[in-house]
Amino acid sequence: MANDEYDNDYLLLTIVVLIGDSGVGKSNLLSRFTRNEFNLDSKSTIGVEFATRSIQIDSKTIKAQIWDTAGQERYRAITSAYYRGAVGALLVYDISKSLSFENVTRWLKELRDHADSNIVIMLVGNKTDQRHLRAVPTDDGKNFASENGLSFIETSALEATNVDLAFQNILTSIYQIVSSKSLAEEGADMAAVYKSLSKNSSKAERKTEANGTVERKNKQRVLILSSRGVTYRHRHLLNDLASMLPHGRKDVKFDSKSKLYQLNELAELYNCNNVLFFEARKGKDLYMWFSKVPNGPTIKFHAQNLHTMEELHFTGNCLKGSRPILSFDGAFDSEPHLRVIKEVFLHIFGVPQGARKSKPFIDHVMGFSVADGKIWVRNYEVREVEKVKGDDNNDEDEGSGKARNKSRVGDKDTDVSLVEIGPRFVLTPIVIQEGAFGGPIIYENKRFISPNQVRADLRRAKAGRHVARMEQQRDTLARRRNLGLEDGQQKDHSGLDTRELFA
Ligand SMILES: Nc1nc2c(ncn2[C@@H]2O[C@H](COP(=O)(O)OP(=O)(O)OP(=O)(O)O)[C@@H](O)[C@H]2O)c(=O)[nH]1
Ligand SMILES: [Mg+2]
Repeated sequence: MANDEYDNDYLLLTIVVLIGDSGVGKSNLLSRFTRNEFNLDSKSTIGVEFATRSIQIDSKTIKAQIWDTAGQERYRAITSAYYRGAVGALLVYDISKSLSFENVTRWLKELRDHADSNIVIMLVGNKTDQRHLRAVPTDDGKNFASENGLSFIETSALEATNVDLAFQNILTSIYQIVSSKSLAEEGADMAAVYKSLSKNSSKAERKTEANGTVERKNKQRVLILSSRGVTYRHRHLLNDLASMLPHGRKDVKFDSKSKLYQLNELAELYNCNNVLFFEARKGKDLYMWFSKVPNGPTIKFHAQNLHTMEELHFTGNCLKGSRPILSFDGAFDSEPHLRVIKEVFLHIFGVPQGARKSKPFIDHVMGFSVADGKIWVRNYEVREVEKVKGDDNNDEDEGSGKARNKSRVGDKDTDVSLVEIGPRFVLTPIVIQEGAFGGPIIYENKRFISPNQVRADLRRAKAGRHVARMEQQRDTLARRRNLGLEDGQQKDHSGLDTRELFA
């Protein structure tokens, strides 16, 4: 029961691009689908515009984010950059303009060059209302589509024919592809994401070796920000993490909760390739998003049991801007989704050597362990206490003695211990998306129950107890009435009352 409701309220975000020559009616198809509007003299699109609409497939809500690109040649460089994140494309031509149909070949090549190879493409012949001006016979479109493995439909944004159907068809086929993936394939997907992620970091290392010099290679930068409505505790945790990540950049609160894809642009603006986003819901629940921009993946966690550095009166401290040792539980290598999570954590929490504002010291350990399907995050200071030694200094040469002492730091003459300094929190993975705040879902935690659901169940259980108690009271009352022992009557004087009889 819990899972059904949860399934319904999470979003399967699907990105579909609209491409084709200028003036074929892309923007109008979109406005017809999302707002049921048509504009006879609409302006040519500049760059890229977005609109969304959710549709229901198999009792799941599919949220389609549609990117309407400009058909004009001069925007080609900008628009092609948007193909990459898309899982579907509507390639539109105008049935009354044969040139727009001839250009379909070129558009298809653009897609093959820039988009994901698995993209689902649908050929759309628009403006079927222009019957007298038809220049491209339906069969030509159909044949071209079947030759190239595309699906095909003819539409009219003006008369609203087949517009919904076109979008629905492409979204359904995307959904079918995504949902038909078996677990093994999901694992393979995850492995591919993991591979591309780790490839990036190993490439960075190789460069260092070739040059021989220690140049800054690990170029991770993290954009850290929260949504509106975070509590003080969330804010403190955010500040703690920001102070621990000198390669991070904190930004002001982000206004929207539905348009998370805008974070991609924001990250690019600040030259960051990672995003750590705190999303507060209902003023109490905290979701943490870890995302690699611009190519994904994105991981959404539910964060619980937050303890900030100040709150627990943790006694230790570590240098601001120092680098951590990241320690991962062996379980991280046991499941594909955990491997992806580990890799993303390495990018976000691993302070790159020589990062701006970072110090060259390593004085704390961040521990990540897996228990109960959750990830427990702790932060410890590395505390070195020099042993007070009496008999070891027998050497006459004091100078060399000192040198030796120094060289033995962390070996025999110092006690190394770990002292927890916070922050500490627990993360439950919810979903992993392949893209950056978008794209197909490659992992979904079936055991996760949203905190709303938990609260509703609790309330219902409590209400259940109350209802049971009320029913019991009513029963008692009814029984008493049957015995003629109604509250009111009892108080009346009766000649047969024992108190009267034996007074
Ligand atoms: N008759 C008819 N006209 C349409 C239809 N769809 C769009 N138009 C008209 O075609 C013109 C161009 O439409 P747009 O939707 O702006 O074209 P576009 O493909 O977005 O063009 P760019 O943004 O320049 O790439 C407008 O004047 C629309 O009114 C249709 O189905 N039938
Ligand atoms: Mg347009």
